[in-house]
Amino acid sequence: MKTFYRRLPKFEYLRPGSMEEALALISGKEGSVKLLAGGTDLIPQVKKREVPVPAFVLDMKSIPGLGNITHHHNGLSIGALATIQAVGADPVINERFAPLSQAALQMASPQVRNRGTIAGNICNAVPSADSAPALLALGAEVKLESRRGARRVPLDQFFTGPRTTVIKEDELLTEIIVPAQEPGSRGVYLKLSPRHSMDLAVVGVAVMGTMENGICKEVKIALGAVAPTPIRAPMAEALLRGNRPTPELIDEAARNALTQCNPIDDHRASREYRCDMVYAMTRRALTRIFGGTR
Ligand SMILES: Cc1cc2nc3c(=O)[nH]c(=O)nc-3n(C[C@@H](O)[C@@H](O)[C@H](O)COP(=O)(O)OP(=O)(O)OC[C@H]3O[C@@H](n4cnc5c(N)ncnc54)[C@H](O)[C@@H]3O)c2cc1C
Repeated sequence: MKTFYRRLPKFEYLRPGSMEEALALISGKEGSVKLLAGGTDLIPQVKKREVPVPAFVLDMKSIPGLGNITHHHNGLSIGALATIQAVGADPVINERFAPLSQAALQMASPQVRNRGTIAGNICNAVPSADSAPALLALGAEVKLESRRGARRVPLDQFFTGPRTTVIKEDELLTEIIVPAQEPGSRGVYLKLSPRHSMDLAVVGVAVMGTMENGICKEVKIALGAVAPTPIRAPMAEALLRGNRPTPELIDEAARNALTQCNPIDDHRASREYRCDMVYAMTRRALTRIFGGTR
């Protein structure tokens, strides 16, 4: 019989007033402190004892400036506390970084989107996290800070397994950095889930691509919920890059993307169904971006 623990266990609540204070508070407490952003993953996990009960919970919401979304000529910067809703509703993100906006607005419910953050979504690192394929297709990086200094990690090197990342215990993700996209580039995020909302992705596919004179100049394909981590499909991308994206080539690339996947069989979908859907959805996304031109 499964036992559900509903009470929040006791822990010490830390509420730093600045980034310096936050970094000082988590330094030296390795293994005993958990960072709290929106809490939409963390609080249920702690209540259900899916994660060890932390001795300390550090609430980042008291750190000023972390909720900013900044547009600049080099691209976009999303602060660690920017909510899913704020990112989804941002008109510039919608216009220039469409897969991210589409992913955000397909997540959860308005209540969860107003509370949860994009940074928390990728730090939680479940393979089905909707923002992950979108950010991978956009070539995003994350900034990790600790008392030892700051480092930038490309998102395709960030995830190490289901619910694990390269973040060290004294580090905090402070910023998601999305580079400016090529002029004329187009992008899409497609999510397959049995229910329209409040449901995790069975398969998620994000594509960002640019055409020049009928030739695919650049493309990034990213997949969610079909491997232990969100992944890119580099061989499928290489098939398209420098070539005319005919329906036949798009079909070949979609079949190739399938070879990158290693999905699980679970109550939400079988492995075979997920594989079929990777092919169908990658083909659909590529066709939408490139139009299947001859
Ligand atoms: C009802 C419901 C429906 C949902 N539906 C979807 C869905 O459709 N698609 C989807 O992708 N997700 C869905 N989610 C999960 C989604 O809400 C979360 O993944 C959310 O984005 C996490 O952000 P948060 O700010 O709440 O993170 P928190 O819960 O505060 O933190 C999550 C984890 O990340 C760590 N963390 C957070 N921020 C940082 C940081 N800056 N640096 C280092 N570590 C950090 C925390 O310590 C914790 O381990 C759903 C959740 C609920 C409750």
